[in-house]
Amino acid sequence: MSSRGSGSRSNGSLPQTKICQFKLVLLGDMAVGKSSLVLRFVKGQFDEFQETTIGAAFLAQSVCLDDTTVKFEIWDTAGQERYHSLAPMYYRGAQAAIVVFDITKPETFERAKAWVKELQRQASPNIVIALAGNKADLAEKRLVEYEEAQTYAEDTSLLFMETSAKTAMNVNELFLAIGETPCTRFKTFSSFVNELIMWNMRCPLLILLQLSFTLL
Ligand SMILES: Nc1nc2c(ncn2[C@@H]2O[C@H](COP(=O)(O)OP(=O)(O)OP(=O)(O)O)[C@@H](O)[C@H]2O)c(=O)[nH]1
Ligand SMILES: [Mg+2]
Repeated sequence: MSSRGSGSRSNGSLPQTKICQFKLVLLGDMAVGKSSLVLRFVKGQFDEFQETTIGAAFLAQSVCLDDTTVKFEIWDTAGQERYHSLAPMYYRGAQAAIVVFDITKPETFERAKAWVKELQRQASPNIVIALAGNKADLAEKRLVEYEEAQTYAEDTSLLFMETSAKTAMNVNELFLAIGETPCTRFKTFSSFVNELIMWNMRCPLLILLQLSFTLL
């Protein structure tokens, strides 16, 4: 994740905007709706005949959250098994991942669990993982119970939401919830650094001490 202030000048009436940029990867079995969720979030659209992804697709989206512009760099991976070996290229270095399953297909929930295990073993240890039970609009064909997925998510410390790329249910909410965590971490870190700088400015003696330690 990279983050920076938009400028060092503070113009009394204008609030300073911070930028928090982070890499997000979508994983999950084929046809669960990964590309459709991204299309809904980035363009507000849905396509009944969404084509299968080849390799991976990249999309970016910026959203304002309080005083921060959150820039999502989204890698939408292909769910077909033959692309599995490419996945580490996309989740390595990612600050967040959305693992998607289709609530009408229990085998996709099992596949999602395998992705979560792989992420927990091989991705960055601080990665924020969300589980999305997609196609919630097909509730009459549901074969994965909400409670079952929620319990699994709680046990595994994942964010969990049921979504529908078709009706837009919980799509923005999911992306914003997952964006908030890395950006909150950044805010906590940057306010700590700011505090340190302010403290140093108030205590020039401390700077002299730090300098002499560095030189020694
Ligand atoms: N009813 C319903 N259909 C959906 C939803 N999301 C996606 N679909 C449909 O499911 C099919 C697969 O969607 P994709 O977005 O291509 O799925 P994917 O996970 O990206 O698939 P791969 O790229 O092959 O891995 C398409 O026909 C979509 O229109 C949803 O929320 N509800
Ligand atoms: Mg796709």
